[in-house]
Amino acid sequence: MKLLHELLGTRYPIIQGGMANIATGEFAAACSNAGALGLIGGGGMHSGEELRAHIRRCRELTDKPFGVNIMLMHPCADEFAQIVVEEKVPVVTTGAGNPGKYVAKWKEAGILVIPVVAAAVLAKHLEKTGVDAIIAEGTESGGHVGEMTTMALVPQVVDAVNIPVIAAGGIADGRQMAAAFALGACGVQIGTCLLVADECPIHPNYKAALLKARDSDTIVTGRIGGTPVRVLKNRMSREYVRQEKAGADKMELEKFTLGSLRRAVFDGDTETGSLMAGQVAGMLHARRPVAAILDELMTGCRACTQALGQLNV
Ligand code: TUI
Repeated sequence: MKLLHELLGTRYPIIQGGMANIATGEFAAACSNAGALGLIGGGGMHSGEELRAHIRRCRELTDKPFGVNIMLMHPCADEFAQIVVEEKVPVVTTGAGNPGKYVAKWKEAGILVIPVVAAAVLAKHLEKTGVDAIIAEGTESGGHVGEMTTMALVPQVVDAVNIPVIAAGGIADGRQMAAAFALGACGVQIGTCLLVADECPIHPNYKAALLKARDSDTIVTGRIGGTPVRVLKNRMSREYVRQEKAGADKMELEKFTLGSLRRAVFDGDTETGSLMAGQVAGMLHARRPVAAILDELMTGCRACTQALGQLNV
């Protein structure tokens, strides 16, 4: 099987998730320099020009491959789709929707196109449009999530398509990375475990909340309303889910979340901010450089696959 780093030209078979408002050009460059594929998250940007500036900044800081994540629910998605062509971005990932209408344009521009899916049916459809690989993201992830777990989703996507599949959701150490390979993935995408990286530009209060979190400290808001988002439990997210269960209307609930991710990331408001995080938040114990996080993942993964090779079942 061809591994992800062979497809991307990176040192490691690891993609850094393109986290909205967090994955700046500088952070993506730090991840690319440390051996992963760094991604700039378009999700929190306000204009095409803002995205263009981050792409140019990333290029200044790294000569390694990098990419852009386009959040398809974003009102500027069409504009972002054009900017990545103009800027000759090597890799584009997409999230929170079906990128079908852009695929031909991106392929003509020579871009590697890797959509995120939360179910096999969209993966099968996108394979026909000519995408290069698929990221299968389980509901363990932080942020916008689907219903299926990584354990159930990844092998079903692997069986549904004939292109490489990358596992995402619930991966923060070498054991989980090795498990992703066991499920048939060619690599992994990680997000939550990079939030405590020294280079990650989130507010120190957000990092402190992650370091304090235990395994069951995340909650999904908006499951009923149709935009499920996994965040750390706090006053805002608990109250959101309480009102949602009590039948509050969608517009009322919108008021709660408006700007809440930015409040968490920039202001460090851990009470009413939306601290997006995956279920692996409980595994984070220290702030470290990105390079240390990636190196430990790789070392742990190698140890795990070796141990499994000696397992006589
Ligand atoms: O996109 C993500 N994670 C995100 S985006 C984001 S920004 C945001 N902010 C506030 C509210 C909502 C979002 C934060 N986290 N991950 C990729 C992902 N894509 N997860 C699930 C999906 C997905 C879901 C349905 C992909 C495709 C899909 O298809 C539906 C269809 O149209 O067929």
